[in-house]
Amino acid sequence: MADDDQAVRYDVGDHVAMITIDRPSARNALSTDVLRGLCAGLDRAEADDEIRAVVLTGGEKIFASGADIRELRTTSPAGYLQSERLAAWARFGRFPKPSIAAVAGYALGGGCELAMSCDFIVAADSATFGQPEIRLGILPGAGGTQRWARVAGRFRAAELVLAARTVDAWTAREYGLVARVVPAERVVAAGVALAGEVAAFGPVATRLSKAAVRASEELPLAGGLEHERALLGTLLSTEDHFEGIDAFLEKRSARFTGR
Ligand code: CO8
Repeated sequence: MADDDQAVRYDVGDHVAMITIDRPSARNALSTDVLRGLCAGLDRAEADDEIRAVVLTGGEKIFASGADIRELRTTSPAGYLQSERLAAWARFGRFPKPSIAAVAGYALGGGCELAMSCDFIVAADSATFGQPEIRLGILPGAGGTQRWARVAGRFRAAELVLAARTVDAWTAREYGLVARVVPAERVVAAGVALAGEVAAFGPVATRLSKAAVRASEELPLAGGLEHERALLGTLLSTEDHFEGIDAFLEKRSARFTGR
């Protein structure tokens, strides 16, 4: 589709990359082209040592309306299992730098799952989260059933997934999904500000901290604690660790280099 040519934008600020879905005619539906654009943005942000955090957004009106329903109509089960779409979702899960979703308006279906693939969600007061897949005779396929149950509990997840209930920004915050709620016109700026806060810390420490927190989704407690200790052991020998200590003792701001 012609409007997909520019459907994902990539902008760079001070140690922060912003990846913006811009496909308003389809309410930022996640077509294969959009997923491809998101992957390209993440590849670029990962490869650039200057980038220490990423903001993922759809701007100040809508985050994403989910999978592209027109594409879905022609997707067979076999095609789905082998599709570029699945590879894209795996890519989102593997992105190693801190990521912040700045969500305004609807984050539905795959759009909600995309926000949940990030490390923080900053929501506009206009945000609406939901998993309406059941209306299309399917279920969430990019983590929605599992992540909602872990974040909000099985019974709230059932309401979202089985009854297609949506939740507003404050309810999502009460559920533990959303870090903060801000006016819609400030949501992108708030995401960038939070990314800037994270980017000010040592990039190796933030990367391993992300890995440690993410491991809690996969590992039982004993294994997670072991993993945490191993990552801490790695950080104890970094230059940034000594810089952080020296900066504290010398009462100055630390200058982290990622070494
Ligand atoms: N996909 C494709 N087109 C869409 C989508 C979408 N998800 N959402 C909206 N559009 C299109 C509409 O068809 C319409 O196009 P047109 O102007 O050509 O008629 C245009 O965007 C505007 O849509 P609306 O008039 O409906 O806009 P509103 O502002 O009134 O409403 C909503 C916005 C609430 C977002 C509404 O459009 C909506 O409910 N969209 C569908 C939401 C949805 O059901 N999402 C879940 C999709 S399924 C999924 O994400 C998981 C799939 C996992 C399996 C993957 C297998 C491959």
